[in-house]
Amino acid sequence: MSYNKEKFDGIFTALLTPFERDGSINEAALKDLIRYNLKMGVRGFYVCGSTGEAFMMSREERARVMEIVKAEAGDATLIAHIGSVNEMDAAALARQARTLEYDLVSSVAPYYYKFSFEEIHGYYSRLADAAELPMLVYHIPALSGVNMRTSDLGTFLRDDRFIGIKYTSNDFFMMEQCKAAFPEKVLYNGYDEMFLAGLSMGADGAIGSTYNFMANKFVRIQSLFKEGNIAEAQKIQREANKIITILCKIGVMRAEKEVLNQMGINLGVCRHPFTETTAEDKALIQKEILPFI
Ligand code: MN9
Repeated sequence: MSYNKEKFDGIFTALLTPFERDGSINEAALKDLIRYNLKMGVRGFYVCGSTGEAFMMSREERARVMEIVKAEAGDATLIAHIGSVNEMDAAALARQARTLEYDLVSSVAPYYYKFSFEEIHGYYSRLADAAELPMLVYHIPALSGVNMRTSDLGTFLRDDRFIGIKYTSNDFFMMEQCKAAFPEKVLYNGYDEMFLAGLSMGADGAIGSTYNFMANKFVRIQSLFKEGNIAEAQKIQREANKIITILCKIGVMRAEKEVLNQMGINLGVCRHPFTETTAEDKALIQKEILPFI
C-alpha cells in the first residue's frame, strides 16, 4: 500500500480536551484551539489520544469530540484514537471514525492485563476491520506498559491494513529499523523534545502534545531539516526543549492547559485524578514560557 505523502507528512497536534472544573467539555474552547492550530500550519489532528485524556472519558464524549473536530477541521488530516481496553467501545469508535470520514484510526495496545502478542494482534486486526480505514499503531511503552519488539511492529507494517506507527519511544535504532524495512509506511515521532532526532532516523512527521501551542516551531524544524539547515533546526529544537523541560517538571498536560489559558484559549483544567496547576507553577509559566512562544 502506498500513501499520499502530502496528506500524512508534517505536524499533527495531539489535541488537548478543554474541561471545565465540573468535568464537562468546553466545546467553544475546543473550536478555538482547533482554529489556532490550523493557523500555526499543522497538517492535522490526533483526536482523543493520551494528551486528550481519552482514558478518562466516556465513549460518548470521545465520539462528540471527534464530531466537533470534523466539523471544525474537515480539510485537515484527521486521525481518531479509538483505543480502549474495552474492545467493544474501541470498535464503536472505529465505526464512528469511518462514518465521520476520518482519514485514519489509531490505537494504543490493549493495556493493564498482560496480553500476549497474539492477543494484541487480534485486537488490532479486528479494529482495523471494524473501521474499514487504515490503522496507525500507537507504540508508547512508557505509558501503556506494552513492550513490542521490532519484529512485532514488523508484523503490522507488513499488513496492508496498517499505514504505520506513532512511535513514542526513545529507541531510535528500532525506529530506523522499521523505516529501513518498510520505507513506504508512515512513521510519526512521538516525543516532541526529540523531533529532530526522529527526523534524522526516518520519521515522516510528528504527533505530539506541545504542538497545541507551539506547532509553528516544529513546522519550521521540519522544513529546515528538509533544506539541510541542521544548525538552525537545532537552535529551534533547543528553544522548544527549554519550554518542554518546564512542562515536564509541572506535569505536561496540566501545564499545557495553563499555557493556553494564559494565551486566552480557555482549556481549563485536567480531569481528576489529575490535580490543578499550583499558583507557583502558574507564575513560572507566565515568566519562563509565555514570552518564548
Ligand atoms: O503524544 C506525547 N506523549 C505523551 C505524544 O504525552 C506521553 C508527547 O507529545 C509528550 O507529551 C511530549 C512531552 O514529553 O513530548
